[in-house]
Amino acid sequence: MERYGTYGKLNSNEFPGDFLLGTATASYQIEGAWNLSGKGENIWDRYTHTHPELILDRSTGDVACDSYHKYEEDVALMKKMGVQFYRFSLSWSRILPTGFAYQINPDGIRYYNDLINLLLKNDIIPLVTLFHWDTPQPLEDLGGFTNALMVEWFEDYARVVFENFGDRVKLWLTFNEPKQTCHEGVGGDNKAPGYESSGIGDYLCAHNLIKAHARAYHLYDKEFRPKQNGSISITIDTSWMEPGTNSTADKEAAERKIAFNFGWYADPIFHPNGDYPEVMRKLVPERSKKEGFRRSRLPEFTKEEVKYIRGTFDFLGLNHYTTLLVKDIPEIPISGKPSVDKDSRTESWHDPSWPPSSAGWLKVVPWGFTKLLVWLKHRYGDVPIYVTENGFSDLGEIDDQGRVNYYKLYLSAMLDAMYEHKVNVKAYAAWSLVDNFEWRDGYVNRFGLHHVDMNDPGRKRTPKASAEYYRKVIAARKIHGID
Ligand code: GBH
Repeated sequence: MERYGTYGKLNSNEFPGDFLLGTATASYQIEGAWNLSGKGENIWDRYTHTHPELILDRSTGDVACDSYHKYEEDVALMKKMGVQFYRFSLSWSRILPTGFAYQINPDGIRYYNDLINLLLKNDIIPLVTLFHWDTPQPLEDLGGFTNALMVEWFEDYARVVFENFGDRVKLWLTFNEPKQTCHEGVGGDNKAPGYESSGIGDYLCAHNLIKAHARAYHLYDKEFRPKQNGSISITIDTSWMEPGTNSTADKEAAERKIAFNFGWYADPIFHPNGDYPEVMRKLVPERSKKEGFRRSRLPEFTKEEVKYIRGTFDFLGLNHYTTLLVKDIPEIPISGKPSVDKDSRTESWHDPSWPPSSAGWLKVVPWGFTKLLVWLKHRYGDVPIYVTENGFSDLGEIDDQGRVNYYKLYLSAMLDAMYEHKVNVKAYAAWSLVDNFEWRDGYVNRFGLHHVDMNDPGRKRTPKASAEYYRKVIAARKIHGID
């Protein structure tokens, strides 16, 4: 019998009766139709159009998988695999072309109504993300999430969404991976808008985004839940952070890294005490002072805000792909620009023995998934966890055995967490239904269960071996011995 990682054999348990198996996408990555039928410009339209050199193959999401026109085919692919739910995101600019709620685009509403209705007709539950990184450009021109009024503009958008779709959509996510919007998009330039303001702008962005999430939650809870009866939360991503050595310093560094990477966004919402992780509230003011700032670069929540934000979830949305090793950096000299990495005093890398994917950041480390799920239970209690993304990248092979292997090992690692450690995982979405626009990686690194021919104007979809594998898993409701 083949052995798998440190956790032994493939887990042979069945997925519990109420466990949901699904797949996921996001608007900018698949829809295309970037300027059709009344859609407004968003920050990814602007980023790819003005800086083609930042995208690996100089591509854009202008047409992408053309799912705006081909959603019926997408639903048919899902029906064939037998998925129970589909996680997709709404394009804010397609619904509100200016970002503001005074002009609603009827074609945008119609498109999502058609998609939702077709899913329901096919017994596929819609799980809808309101925001997957595509801020309307007119709002970005006013500072995007660094502008505190974004909290109100997001609330207005959320109201339009709940009013139009909440009679049929019962599972909601406010934001996908705030770290990418704030730390990579505002703090760095690896995502739009690329302000490169780490240690200042990213803290400000996260502060407003977390408040925007809480606003949307309370809006739903008070005004829509009584009639619509759904659930709402946020999806946050993290790698598992494994100490690089057994030293106490490296163990603490790994904890610190996960606090700065995940706790930053999760603690205010999911931790029983609310607010940012203690280690951030200690280290950021300390370093800010040494740097000569007159106040901490980490904004503070008032007591009322802590209370308002704490508990604004019905489940925990988690995106997870890989693992990092972490070591302590005892002292970082005070010089140059501030940054979150300097604040966290850690360094991370991959073990060279971990199997690769086509993307440098993604190594195959299934036991890290188990450890992360157990850590989440210890830190946040017995909250129901929805794994809203997990997947593997290659260069687009149809016989994608690397991806089949990844899903087998990661699903097994998740079942280990559920059966051996009693972690309350309720749902799992494979990223992604189709090959799509992988942000800075363009169409080079591909995550799809279905291949998409980007040279074909018809964007022909072809099932990969992984689509057939996932179909079997869903049918058998277990992974052991199905191939
Ligand atoms: C998710 O992010 C996204 O939600 C989804 O849209 C995306 O398509 C999917 O994963 C696959 O990437 O290049 O070393 O600077 C995953 C988290 C965080 C992974 C940023 C890539 C860049 C690392 N991502 N990271 S690096």
